[in-house]
Amino acid sequence: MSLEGFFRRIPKAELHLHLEGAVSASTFAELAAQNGVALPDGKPTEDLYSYGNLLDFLKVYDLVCASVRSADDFSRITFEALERCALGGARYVELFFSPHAHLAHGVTYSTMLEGILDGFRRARERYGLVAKLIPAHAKPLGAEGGERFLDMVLAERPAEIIGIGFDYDERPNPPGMFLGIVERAKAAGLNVTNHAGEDGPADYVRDTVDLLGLRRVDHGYHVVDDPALMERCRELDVVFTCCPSTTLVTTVWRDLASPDHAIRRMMDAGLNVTIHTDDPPMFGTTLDREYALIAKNFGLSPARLKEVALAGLAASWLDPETKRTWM
Ligand code: ES4
Ligand code: ZN
Repeated sequence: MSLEGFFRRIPKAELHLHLEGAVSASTFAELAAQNGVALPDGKPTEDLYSYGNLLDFLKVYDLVCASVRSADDFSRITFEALERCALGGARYVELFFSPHAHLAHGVTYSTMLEGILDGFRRARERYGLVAKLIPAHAKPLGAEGGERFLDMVLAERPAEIIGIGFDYDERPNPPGMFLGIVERAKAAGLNVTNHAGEDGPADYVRDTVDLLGLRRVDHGYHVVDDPALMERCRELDVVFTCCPSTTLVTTVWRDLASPDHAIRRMMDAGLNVTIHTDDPPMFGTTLDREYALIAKNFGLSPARLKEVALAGLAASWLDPETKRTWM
């Protein structure tokens, strides 16, 4: 079997994938034209998928969000995202989406759910792929906005919704702002994860673990700046959903071949690192490619890569019974 075939065939869990970041440049172009969304300077969408940092990226991400309007649009982008996961060897997907970015254009939460769940159904029929959904709160909308976000999520709650996340611009919005929302979500039986330590400091990873009490951190790279925190995260078996290609755009670690790269150091230190794509077409990647990247750059053996894939399934929010049958 080719090396590429091997990476594709390891059964993987995709736990860090944003629906709207999983829209191909060609689908983005079609939806923008169909829904009358003007693109900057009339540029081809391929040219827009290039950024220098997290904030640059989020501007383009917001344009993609603005281009998705009807339930059919949501079904289409969901099916296309999951199809790419299935072809890259994912067996299970936990998918973030960004409700506020669509509410801003008059799309109702019900319309979003209707389309996304239709995409889930089609991907399951076609590829046998199981997917769950994680509405994500955009941190810049603050704690007040977060309470309203959670009200909305709790008011319409199909079984596919297994938790909530927090994303968007990290640094001005420390984790502690969202303590009340996290506690209310947990009390309502939702899982919770938080984007932290991507371009924010190690303190935000600590607050996510110790203040919010979470055991899953999206990215988390700046944990490497604090050896005591690293040890604590190892002891607590905190899961870090890492995205190698994203780091080359949104972090200070822009060389995967460097022994200083945060993901490599996290793995070397025995942290529970799982590997995912974040926004695959927007960062020019796929799930099997992310595995190939760490294999090549970190010198990981096939056996170690299988362990990483198993760690992803183990870290998922699947119920323990289903998890056992899959591992
Ligand atoms: C995101 Cl903070 C962040 N990183 C990557 N993709 C995103 N989508 C929304 N927020
Ligand atoms: Zn993300």
